[in-house]
Amino acid sequence: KVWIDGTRGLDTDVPSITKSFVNHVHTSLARQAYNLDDFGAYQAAALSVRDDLIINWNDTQLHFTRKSPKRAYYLSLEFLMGRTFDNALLNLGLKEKYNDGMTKLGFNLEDLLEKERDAGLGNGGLGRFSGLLPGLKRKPGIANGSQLEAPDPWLEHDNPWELPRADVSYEVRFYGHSERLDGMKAIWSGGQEVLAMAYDTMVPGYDTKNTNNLRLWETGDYERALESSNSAAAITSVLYPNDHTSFGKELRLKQQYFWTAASLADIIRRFKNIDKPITEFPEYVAIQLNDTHPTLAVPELMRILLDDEDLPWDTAWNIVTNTFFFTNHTVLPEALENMLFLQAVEKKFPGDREKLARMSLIEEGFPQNVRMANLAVIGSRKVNGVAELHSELLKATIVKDFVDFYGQSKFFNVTNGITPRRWLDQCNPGLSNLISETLQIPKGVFLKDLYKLEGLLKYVDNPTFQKKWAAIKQSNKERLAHYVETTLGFKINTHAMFDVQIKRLHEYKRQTMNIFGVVHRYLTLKAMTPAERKKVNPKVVFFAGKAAPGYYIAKLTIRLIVNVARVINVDPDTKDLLSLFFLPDYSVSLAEILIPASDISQHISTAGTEASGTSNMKFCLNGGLLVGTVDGANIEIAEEVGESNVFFFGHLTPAVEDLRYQHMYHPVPIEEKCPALAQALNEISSGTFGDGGVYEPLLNTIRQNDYYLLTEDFDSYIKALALVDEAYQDRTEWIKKSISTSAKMGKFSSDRAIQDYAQECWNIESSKLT
Ligand code: 26Q
Repeated sequence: KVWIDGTRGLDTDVPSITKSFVNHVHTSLARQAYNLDDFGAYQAAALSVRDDLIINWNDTQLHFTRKSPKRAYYLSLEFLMGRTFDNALLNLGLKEKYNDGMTKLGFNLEDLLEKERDAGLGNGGLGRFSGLLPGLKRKPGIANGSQLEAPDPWLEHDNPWELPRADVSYEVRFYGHSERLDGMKAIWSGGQEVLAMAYDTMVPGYDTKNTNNLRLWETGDYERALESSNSAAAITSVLYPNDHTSFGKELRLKQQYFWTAASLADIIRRFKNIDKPITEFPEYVAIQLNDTHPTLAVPELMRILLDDEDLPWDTAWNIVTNTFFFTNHTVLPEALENMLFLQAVEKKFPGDREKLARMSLIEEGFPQNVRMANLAVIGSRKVNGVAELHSELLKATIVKDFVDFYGQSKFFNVTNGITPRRWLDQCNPGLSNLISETLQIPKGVFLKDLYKLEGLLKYVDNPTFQKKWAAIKQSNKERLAHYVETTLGFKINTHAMFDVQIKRLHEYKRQTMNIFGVVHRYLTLKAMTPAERKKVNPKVVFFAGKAAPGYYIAKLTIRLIVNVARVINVDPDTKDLLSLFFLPDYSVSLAEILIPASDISQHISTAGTEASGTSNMKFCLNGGLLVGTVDGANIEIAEEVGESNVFFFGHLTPAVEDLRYQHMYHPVPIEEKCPALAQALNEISSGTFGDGGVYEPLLNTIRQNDYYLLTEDFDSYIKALALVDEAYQDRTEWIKKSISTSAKMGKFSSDRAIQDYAQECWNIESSKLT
C-alpha cells in the first residue's frame, strides 16, 4: 500500500510475512526455500523484519527533520547491544505473527532467534547501559581452565541489522599543524587524514513507531598519510577489552578522537540544516558523555567553534559548557584516565601542592598527562554518578574541588536502570505472561510502567499464585540445566538452590571471595558424617564473566574456579550437595538464560567500589534474591524491597579506608584474623585442586595487603550464606520473598533513568511519531 507521503507501508498479516520471507530467500540470499537451514531462515526472517524497521526508521528521521526538536546524542566507545531480532519483534508487536508464519514454513521461531550472534561492542555495565539507548571484538573461550582470546564472530557474517552509509562520511585529521594568518580563519593541515564512514543500526522503541539510530564509524577506504606511517584501519580494529584500567596508548587516544570527531562533524552538519545561529546550538543539541572515553569531544567542539566558526573563546566555551553532560561510571582510581595520581600524593603530603595544580587539566610529570575526568567535568553543564552512594562518593572524592568551585547543583545522581522489555518479557516470557494474567492487564502496560508490578503484592500470600510463580522459576532452572548439559555435558539437579555470580572478573567484585566460600563449603561437607550431610541444602554455583586479557589475577581466578569445579563435581561424598560451573563465552544472551534461573545471586564488591551494578536489578526483577554488600545500587534495591528480603553482609563504606590503613600499618596474620579463609587458601596451596603453586600470586593478594578486604568480610559472608540456606529451607517463605522483590522493581526501569536524564540534563520531551 502507498501512504500519502510516498513511503511504502508493509502489511503485517501472516501471509504477507511468509511471502516477504520467501522473497528474501530468493532475492537477498539467492537461495532456494526448500532446503534452507535455520541460519538461512534466520537471515531471511531478519531481513523481512528489517523492512518494517527501515520504514519506521525513515519515518522517524523524516519526522525529526520536519519538527527539528532538540536532540540528545549519546556518545560512547562501547555499545553492548546483545541480539536484535527478538527485541525488534517484541517492540513492533510482531512476535506472534512471526511465530505463526515460521511454523507454517516448517521452522521454529525460537530456534531461529538462537541463530543470531550477539552484538558485543562492549565489555560490561557501561557498555550495556549505552546498549539501551566497532572493530575486532574479543570472544573469550575456556581451554585448559584458562580464558582464550579470539576475534568476535559478530563481524564474520553479514549483519542484517547494520547498514553501511557510504553517503555519510567525514574526514578526520590527525597530527599536522594549524596556523592563523592575520584576519583569517585558522587552517589545520598536514598530518594524516582518515575518512570516517557511517554504519547505522536501527533501534526500535517499544510500542511506538519511533525508531532511533545507533551510528557507528569505521575507517573509510582511503587515507592520506602525509606525516605518519600509522595505518588508518588499525584505528577501528580493536575494542579495548580493558575495563577499569586506563593506560596512555596512542591508539586508544586516536580511537577516541576518530569516533568523537566524526560524531561531532555529523552533529554540526545536522544542526546547520536547520539554519539557526550557532549560538543557539545548545537549544538544539545535548551531548551525553558515557564516562571520560569520549571527552575529546569537548576540545573538538571548541576547535570547530574557534577555528571553523571563528567565534571568540568565551562565546565558544559558553556553547560547549551548555551542550555537554558527563556521566561517571566508576570511582576506582585506575579507571580514571590519569586523574587521581596527584590527589593521592596530596593526601600523603598534605599542603604540598596547591588546589589549582590538582584541578589542572594537565598532570605535571614525566611524561605529562591530560586528565580526561577534569576536562569532562569543566566542559560539561552537569555531572552525574549512577547510584546514590556512588554520586555521593564522587562529590566527596574525585570531584570534591570542583564541588567547592561550582557548588552542589552541577552534580547529581541518576540511578541506573534496566529495560523490562529484554530483562523481563524477552528473557522470561513465562513470568511476563503470569504477571499479565494475574494483574489482568496487557503486558504492554507493565512493560512501559514497571511500577505496575506492585500490584503483585496482593498475591504474595495466595497459594495458587505462589505455585505458579515457583513453577516458572523451576522451568527456567530446567532451561539452564539443559544448556549446561548440552554445552558442558553435566547433568544438574534442578531442585538444588541455584546461586549465580556473573560479571566482569575483577578483584573489587570479589569473585575470589565466592570461590573461597565454595572451597569452605566443600571442606565443611567433607568433614560431615553422612547423617549430617542429609540435612544440607543442595546447591549449584554458577560463574560467568570475562577477564581483561592482560589482567593476570583475574585470569588466575577463572583458572581456580574451573579447577575447583573439576574436583568437587566428581567427589562422590559431596557432588549431590555442591556443584560448580564456570560457563564460558559470557554474553548478553547467556545472561538471559542465567538470570531467570537464579534463586540467589551474588553482588559482593568491597563497599564503595561498585558504582551501581545493573545485573542486581535484573536478578531481582526475575524473582531472584540478592546476597550482597552495602554497595552501589544494592542499597537502593534494599530500600525498595525491604532489608528483610536481601542478605546483606560486610563492612560499610566509611570503614573501608580505616581498615586499609590498619592493613598497611598494623597487619594481623590471616590465620588470626580469619581462620576459615586461611584454611581455604591453604587447601588451595596444598594442591587439592591441582596446578600446584600457580595460585600463589592470587592467594598472596589476600594474605599480604588484602586491598579488597576479604579477610575483613569473609566471616560475615559465610554467615550470610548460611542465612540464605536457612531461608531456602522454608520454600513458601522464599517464594514470598521472591514475589515481593520482583514487585518492587519499578524504580529500576531504564525508562525512569532515561526520563531523569531527559529532565535533568537534556531538557527534551518525547517527540512521537503517530
Ligand atoms: C579506560 C581507558 C582505557 C581503556 C579502557 C578504559 C575503560 C573501559 C571501560 C574504563 C572503564 C570501562 C567500564 C566501566 C564500567 O563498565 N563501569 C560500570 O558501569 C556500570 C553502568 O553504570 C555500573 O553499573 C558498574 O557498577 C560500573 O562498574
